[in-house]
Amino acid sequence: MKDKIIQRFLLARGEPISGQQLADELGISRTAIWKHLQTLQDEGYEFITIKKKGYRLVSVPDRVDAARISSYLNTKRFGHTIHYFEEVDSTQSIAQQLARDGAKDGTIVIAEEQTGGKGRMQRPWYSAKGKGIWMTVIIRPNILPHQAPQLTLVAAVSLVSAMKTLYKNFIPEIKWPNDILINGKKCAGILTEMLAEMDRVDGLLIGIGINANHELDDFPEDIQSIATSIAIEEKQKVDRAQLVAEILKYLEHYTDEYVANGFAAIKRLWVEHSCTIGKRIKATTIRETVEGEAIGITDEGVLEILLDDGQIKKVYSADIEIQN
Ligand code: BTX
Repeated sequence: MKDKIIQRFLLARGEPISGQQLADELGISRTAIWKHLQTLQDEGYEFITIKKKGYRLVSVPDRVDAARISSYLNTKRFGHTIHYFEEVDSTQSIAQQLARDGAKDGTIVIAEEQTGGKGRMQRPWYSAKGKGIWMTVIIRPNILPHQAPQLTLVAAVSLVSAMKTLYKNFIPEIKWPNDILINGKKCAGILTEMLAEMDRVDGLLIGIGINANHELDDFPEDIQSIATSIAIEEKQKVDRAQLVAEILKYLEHYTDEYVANGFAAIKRLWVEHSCTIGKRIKATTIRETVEGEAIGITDEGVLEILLDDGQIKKVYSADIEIQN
């Protein structure tokens, strides 16, 4: 109920709403409305009372809770169920349990802080409190297990599309397979995990970590030279809830397009935003390290590298270093 009240105020965009009107719309007493407003004030929302008109919402806490995200949301399914936490170990582990328990396509888990955020191969993902977007989207596309890595590329295209819609002072680029860079520095990462049986995908956990409002010293020292945030590059603070809603809009759209028409439909957009293709790279897989020119990705999203001896190497999963 509290979420519904705040959502109603957010949708009113600064216009006052009377206690009676709220009580009628929500089917509860005016006293109950008043009690919810007290609780909301304790949580950091600020209201002023305007004589004969009611309450006006004048400031909101900087949070990515369900009410704030929903006030921007414009999707058919994604983000319609939001599990919001102040602090978690990792949104991936919570999402995994929810997915096992049957969570619907497009359910999200989002937190202000992760104490055990993770990247690929159990590497740490630093997730400072209140600064970023630390979110997992549970999706249930009808695909085969070997197609799962392509969803990382679909998510990358969704992230850059959302950023390009909202911000004008920088151009985000995709570094294959799962990083978003701004001016050569890492601003976001994607971790795709799969719940599957032998021949069937039960669900995918699309983990999205975005440095939104970090200043440089919000990052641990060891990554200060490789990391950046949207606020640093845009030179302005970011409305994180708005960015979440924009990402969900593109992610739903491109996932649906991918399921209907295959990766080829997304590939053009991916290549357009890539900073990998045409560059000399060093790729480290679990088996070997190879060097050469990244010449493209296949219709399956596999990276093709032209080695110095003229062979073309297909790489399914690797860490890459761009050399020029
Ligand atoms: P990755 O393996 O490509 O990147 C991990 C590496 O990135 C680390 O070894 C470190 O060098 C660097 N790094 C760590 N934290 C940051 C940061 N905040 N900004 C820039 N560089 C950093 C990338 O894996 C995938 C990350 C997914 C994170 C999301 S957050 C929501 C979800 N929950 C969770 O635990 N993980 C995902």
